[in-house]
Amino acid sequence: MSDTSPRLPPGQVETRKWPVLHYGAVPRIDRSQWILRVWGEVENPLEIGWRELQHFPQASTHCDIHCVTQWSRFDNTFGGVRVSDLLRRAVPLAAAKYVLVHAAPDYTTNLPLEDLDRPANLIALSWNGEPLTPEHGGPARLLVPHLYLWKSAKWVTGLQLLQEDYPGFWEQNGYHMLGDPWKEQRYGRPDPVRMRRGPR
Ligand SMILES: Nc1nc2c(c(=O)[nH]1)N[C@H]1C(S)=C(S)[C@@H](COP(=O)(O)O)O[C@H]1N2
Ligand SMILES: [Mo]
Repeated sequence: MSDTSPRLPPGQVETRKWPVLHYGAVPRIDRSQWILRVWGEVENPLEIGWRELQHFPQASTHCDIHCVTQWSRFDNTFGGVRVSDLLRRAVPLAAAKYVLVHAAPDYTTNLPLEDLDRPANLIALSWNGEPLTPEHGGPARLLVPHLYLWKSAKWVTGLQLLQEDYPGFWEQNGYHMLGDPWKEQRYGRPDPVRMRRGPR
């Protein structure tokens, strides 16, 4: 019996090349300066350097990626470190329910902690066997393949665990707070009161 479930989410078109999309200029990030922070609602805040990151178990994720601008790219293999391994070391507090992801240059994006803490999600360092190019977020980007790709922050610098959801860059500009491609959650409307209060 063949699997009849569709592979292309609604409203998407398959592309064979990998488009480059971001806001601002491509930052050049030296591996010796690279740091990933995990802070907020955690027992054990982390500051992980490049060398230390290599000591985590290396994992890989084979996935399709879906951009809200309607392209999808099938069969990507990303290599890197599982986000869940980092979270386990940081020990989220019971109050932690959401995450604001921080990235260079001045980029943020938000998602529920349960959507970040999934085995397929990586701090991705490679794509199809090659180091991630700077254009695609190298040396390290977040990969959250079950959500639209704007949640997969390139040049990721930190994970801030929060009690309440707080809209990131595109979310403040009208993109959806979750962004599930299978539900076509392209646009949404963040709570303006929470936005005024800031992340907490
Ligand atoms: N730091 C950063 N990450 C980012 C963005 C950005 O502007 N800055 N854009 C997002 C958006 S909107 C998309 S569609 C994907 C594109 O990733 P790609 O260029 O590797 O295809 O990166 C996401 N990550
Ligand atoms: Mo995007």
